[in-house]
Amino acid sequence: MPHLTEARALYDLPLNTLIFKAQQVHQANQDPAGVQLCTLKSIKTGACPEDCAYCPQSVHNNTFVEAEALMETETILVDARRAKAGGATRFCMGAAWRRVNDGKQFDSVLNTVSGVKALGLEVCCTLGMVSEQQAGRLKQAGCDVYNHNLDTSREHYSKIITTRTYDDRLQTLSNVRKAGLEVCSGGIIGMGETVDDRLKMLVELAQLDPQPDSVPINALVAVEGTPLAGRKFVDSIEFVRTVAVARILMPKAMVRLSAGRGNMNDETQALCYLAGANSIFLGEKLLTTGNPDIEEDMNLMKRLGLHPMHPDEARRIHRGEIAPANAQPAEWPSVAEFAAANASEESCGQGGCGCK
Ligand code: SAM
Ligand code: DTB
Ligand code: SF4
Repeated sequence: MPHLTEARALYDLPLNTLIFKAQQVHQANQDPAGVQLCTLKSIKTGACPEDCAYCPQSVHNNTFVEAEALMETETILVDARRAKAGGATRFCMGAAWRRVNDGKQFDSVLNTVSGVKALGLEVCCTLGMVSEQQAGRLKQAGCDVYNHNLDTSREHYSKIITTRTYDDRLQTLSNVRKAGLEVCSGGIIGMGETVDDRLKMLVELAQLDPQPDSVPINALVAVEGTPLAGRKFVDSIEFVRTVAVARILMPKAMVRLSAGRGNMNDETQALCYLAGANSIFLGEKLLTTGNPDIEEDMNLMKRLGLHPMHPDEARRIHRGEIAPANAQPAEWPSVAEFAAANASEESCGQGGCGCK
C-alpha cells in the first residue's frame, strides 16, 4: 500500500529517472502507444448549489455560465450518435448537481443512459453524490463508469469546498463500487495546494481497494468570477511529475489528461504522455470551458506515434487476454463528426430528430 513518503521519494527523483520508472510501469500494464478518446457532454449546466471554488457552474460563482435545464434524452442522443459516428468509444455525461435525487429528472437520465448504451458506446456519468441504490439503477440502465473526484488532499479540501465533506466523496466512491460500476476519480492540480497535498490525494486514490479504473488529472482552468480566478497556471514540470506518480501508483488505471490541456503546449502534453497519461477528452469543449482543437490533438498524437485505443482494450489487457505490446490501434476519429457532437446547436442534418 503506497504512503506519502514513498510517493514523495518518487516525485523528487531526477525527471528522467521518474519518467523511466513511469514508462516501465506503463509498458508492462498498458498499450504503450494507445490513447483512449472520450467525449464529454454537459447535460445539465450551471446553477449548482455546491460552492466548489474552482467551478464555473457553482451558483456561488458569478461566471460566464448560463444555467440550463436538464437536456432531453433525444437531444443528447443526437450528440451521442455523432460522437459514435466520429469514432468515440466513450460518452461521458455531466450534470451540475450536488447529488442525484430520485424522481423524474433521474428517470430521464436513466433513459438517456440506456439510449447511449444501445448505440454501442461506453457510458460514463458524473452527477454528484449518489447512493448505492441510485448507482445500482445507473448500472442497470447501462452505465459503465461513474466519475466523482476527490479533487485535492483531505487537508486542502476545506479551503476549496465547504458544502460537502471529503468523507461524503469517499462514500459516493464506495457506493459506486458496491453497485458494480467502474470508478473514475482524480482531482485538480494548481489550486494553491502544496506538492504533498497533490501526493496525498494520489495516495488516497491508490489506497482504494480496488484502485480507480480511471484517474482524471485536471489542471485548474482559472475562470473569471470564481474565487480561484487569476491563479497562475500550474508549472508544467510539476504537472508532469504528478502524472508520472499517478501512473506508478496506479499501474492499471487509465490516467486521463483532463481540464487545462488548452493551456499546455505540445511539449508539455508530450511529456505527460511520456509520464504515463493515456486518455484524453477529445472535442473543442469540456463541460463549459474550452479544449484543444480536434485536429491539433490528432496531429500531436500522430507526431508522437500514438494511436486511438479500442473500447475494451484496457480491460482485455488487464484480464490477460492481450499482451500490452500486442494491442492494435483503433481507427482515427472523423474530425467533422467529433466537432459536430461537441456543438449541439448545429443541425445533425438528419431531420426530425429534435435538434436545431
Ligand atoms: N457536479 C459533479 C461533481 O462535482 O462531481 C460533476 C461535474 S464536476 C464539473 C466534475 C469535475 O470537473 C470536478 O470534480 C473537478 O475536478 C473538475 N473541474 C470543474 N471545474 C474545473 C476547473 N475550472 N478546472 C479544472 N477542473 C475542473
Ligand atoms: C473530470 O475530472 N474532468 C472533466 C470530467 N471529470 C467530467 C470535467 C472538467 C471540467 C472543466 C471545467 C468545465 O469545462 O466546466
Ligand atoms: Fe457543482 Fe460539480 Fe461544479 Fe462542484 S464541481 S459546483 S458539484 S458542478
